[in-house]
This record gives sequence, structure tokens and C-alpha cells, in this order.
Amino acid sequence: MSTTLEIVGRRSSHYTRLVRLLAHELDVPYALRPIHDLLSEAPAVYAGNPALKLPAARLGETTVWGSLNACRLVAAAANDGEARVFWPEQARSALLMNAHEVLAHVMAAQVEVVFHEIVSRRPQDATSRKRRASLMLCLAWLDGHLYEIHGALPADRIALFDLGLYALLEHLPFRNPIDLSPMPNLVDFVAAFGERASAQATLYVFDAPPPERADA
Ligand SMILES: N[C@@H](CCC(=O)N[C@@H](CS)C(=O)NCC(=O)O)C(=O)O
Repeated sequence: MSTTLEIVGRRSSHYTRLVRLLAHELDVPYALRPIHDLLSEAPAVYAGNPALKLPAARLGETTVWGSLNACRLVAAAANDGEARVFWPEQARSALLMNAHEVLAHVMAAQVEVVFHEIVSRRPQDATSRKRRASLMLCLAWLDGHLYEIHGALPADRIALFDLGLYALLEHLPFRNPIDLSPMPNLVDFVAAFGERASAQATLYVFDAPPPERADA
């Protein structure tokens, strides 16, 4: 059984990137186990997750599903990891609670928009238009409140909020280009966070599919 932390996901996924960013920030070594078939209906492909979603994380006999749980496993593998992170549920002010809620929504909306418009190339409908509208409204809200949010986050902790926001904003040019120039605070945040070693070690890329087996 492996004693190395395994992150089961895709290097092209913003949820997977959130987990990888935290592993780098906390200096936790890991092996990435790529999921190649995003349309598979076999839970085994997703480390057993019956929701057929990624990422997951595995350490020894423990497997957890979902990016937040995977982040918890990463933190548990680091020295004092839990305490070094500011977790969404530690938000107490309405501003910070809403900031985490908006970020959670916009990360999920990005998956839905990419699946609907880019992967499935389905025509827009009222639901997809509303989803994209909510994505744009959330980005604008985050831009308008970013200064205040950063003032409220503890400066001496790794804010999961920042890792998720960075993973999301970098995913836009990769999968769903949006003009962010009217949102200068988000643009400045991406530029500053992009200097971090964790950001540079986790660039978005599509995992190459495994080579076809000659005997298959
Ligand atoms: N709540 C989950 C959401 C994960 C999620 O939506 N992952 C996307 C990939 S970035 C996925 O699995 N998409 C496949 C699908 O929805 O069928 C988390 O935080 O990890």
C-alpha cells in the first residue's frame, strides 16, 4: 500500500489544482493519478466516488472525495497543516462567509458552462444563459469585494479562498476565455499569486491519454 499521498484528478481541472496548490504550499509530496475518461460511469475510475466527480485523494487506506476533503487529507499529511490553513468554515463575518459561497458557486458554474458550451457544444438555453450570467455576476462581485476580503482573511494563514480563486481565474483563459479587464482587482490578484512557486508548479495542461495497448 502506498504511503505517498495520491491526488486522483486531472491537471486540467481547477478543483484538482486547488488541491495541488495546497500540497505545494504545505510542501506535501504527492503523486498525481490522472483520470483520463471524464465521461466514464464507473465509480472505480473516480477512486470510488459514486458522484462520478473528481478530484479525490488517497493516503494509505484512506480515500476521500471532493476537493475540500482532499485538501484536508493534504493538510493532515503536513506538519501543523490544519492550523496553517484558513478553512471556509472558519469564516465568521457575513463578508467572508459570502465570499466562500460565491467562490464555491463560481467554481461549480465554470464546470457546468465548460461542459455545456465547450465539451458538449450544446446550444444556449435559458438555464445555460442564467448559469453564465451568474458566473459573470460572481466574478464582478469578487472583484468589487476583493480588497475587503483580503483585509478580513488572516494574513498568517494559507487561505483556501485564495487558492480556489486563483485556480478558477487561471482556468478561465484555459477553458472558457472571459475578458477580465473590467475587473482589475482580479487581474492584479492573478498576476501576484502567479509569482508563487505553487502556482508555477501546477500549470494547467491536459493529461496525455495512456498509450493504446498493442494487445487491446
Ligand atoms: N464538489 C466537488 C466538485 C468537483 C467537480 O465538479 N469536478 C469536475 C471536474 S473539475 C468533474 O468531476 N466533472 C465531471 C462531471 O461533472 O461529470 C469538489 O469540490 O471536488
